Amino acid sequence: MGRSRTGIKALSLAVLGAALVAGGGRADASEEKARMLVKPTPEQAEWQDMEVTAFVHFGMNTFTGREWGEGTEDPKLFSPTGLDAHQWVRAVKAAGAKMLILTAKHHDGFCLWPSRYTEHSVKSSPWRAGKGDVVKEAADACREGGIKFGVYVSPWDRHERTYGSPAYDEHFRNQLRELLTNYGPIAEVWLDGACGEGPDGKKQEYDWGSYYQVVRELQPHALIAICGPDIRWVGNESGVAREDESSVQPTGDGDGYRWHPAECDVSIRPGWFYHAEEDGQVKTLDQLMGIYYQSVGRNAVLLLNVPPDRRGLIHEVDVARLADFGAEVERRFGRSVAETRGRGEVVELALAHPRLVDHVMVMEDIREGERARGYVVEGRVGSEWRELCRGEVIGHKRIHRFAPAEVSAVRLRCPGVLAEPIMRKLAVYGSPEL
Ligand code: FUL
Repeated sequence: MGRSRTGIKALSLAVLGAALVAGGGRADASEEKARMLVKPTPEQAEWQDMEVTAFVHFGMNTFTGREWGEGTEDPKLFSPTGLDAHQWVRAVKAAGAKMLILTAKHHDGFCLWPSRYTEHSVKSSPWRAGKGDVVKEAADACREGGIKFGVYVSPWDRHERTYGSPAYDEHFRNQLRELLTNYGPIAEVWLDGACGEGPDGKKQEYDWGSYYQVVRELQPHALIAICGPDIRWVGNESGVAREDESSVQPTGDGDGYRWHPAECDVSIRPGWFYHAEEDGQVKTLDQLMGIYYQSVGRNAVLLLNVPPDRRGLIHEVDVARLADFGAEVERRFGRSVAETRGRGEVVELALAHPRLVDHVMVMEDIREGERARGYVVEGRVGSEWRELCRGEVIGHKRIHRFAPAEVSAVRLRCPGVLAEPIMRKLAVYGSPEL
């Protein structure tokens, strides 16, 4: 859909490639290595540890059956009959999600909280007699459920009259201030880059820098995602990261690198919002597992969308699928056959007895940066070392699946490094069916 998110990724692989030290010896190569050894902020590292997070698209579109509203919808249409944010939290926790991000305002401008700055919100709806606040209910349910809470706020607003003028920037900052002061800690602020026309046919030039300032001032621990400096959109909505998804990205102004990790947003259904006619198209467990391998297993964070229905509940089909997904991840990766940690260009893991394995998991201690560039994992089969898998970037986590092999030891070799690699985990798994 017509979005314009900042994407600098295409460049990055080429730059990384050029920066790799083929034979060593070039003075600028070691400088380049040092420049690439950037590190995450503590919040970015903690974010990466969440691995699975949940998106909740809910709002006016839920009641009109649309994906993008016009901004002219009657607030009276917003009337969930049994909204229960605790049910959302239970459902996403069963999938292993450690954070829930709610669409506080989508492109239609309808606010799920009673903003002082517009009448186009829950306060003009019949829901809870105009006294309701979905953002508060969701934030409280997350806190009680022990998961983090984040907000999606669309700068594109098809309702607000000031949209398309500098006055809108202040309007948007005011709304951010409300969201960032009234609901406790906000872990992630998801700024969508979609920018279309407002009610007067004008487009807005977003004053991003001033939005970031508001976030930094009011929620210094919040990460600003997508059109923001802290988290990068992976570039598609299929939940698929690149094979070698580095969190180290060129700054874009030609001046070195920054830590900019990838987030994979994908919906469990064809649409982002709930549509009853899609009840039969909830992604299968196999599809969700495929997404897991290609997002979490490729050094990215998965942001899986589950849209509540017109009751304000996550539909039974989705609830069951989320539980199956969480259980399957646990079944495959809850217990390793063997694992270790270690430093250096070779990390070895000996097994007590030869065992049939079909997965390798490797994790760097990213607090010290992404140090490995190029790695291979070998298994000792009989008396010889046989390659099981290889890659370029490890980062927080890589998961490889391969044809079952009976191994008595496993070793990770990192022939290309930016600095001494620090492995938080080298583990092998055998699928339960093996
Ligand atoms: C996009 C929006 O246009 C979609 O409606 C959805 O919210 C997706 C996550 O981001 O830019």
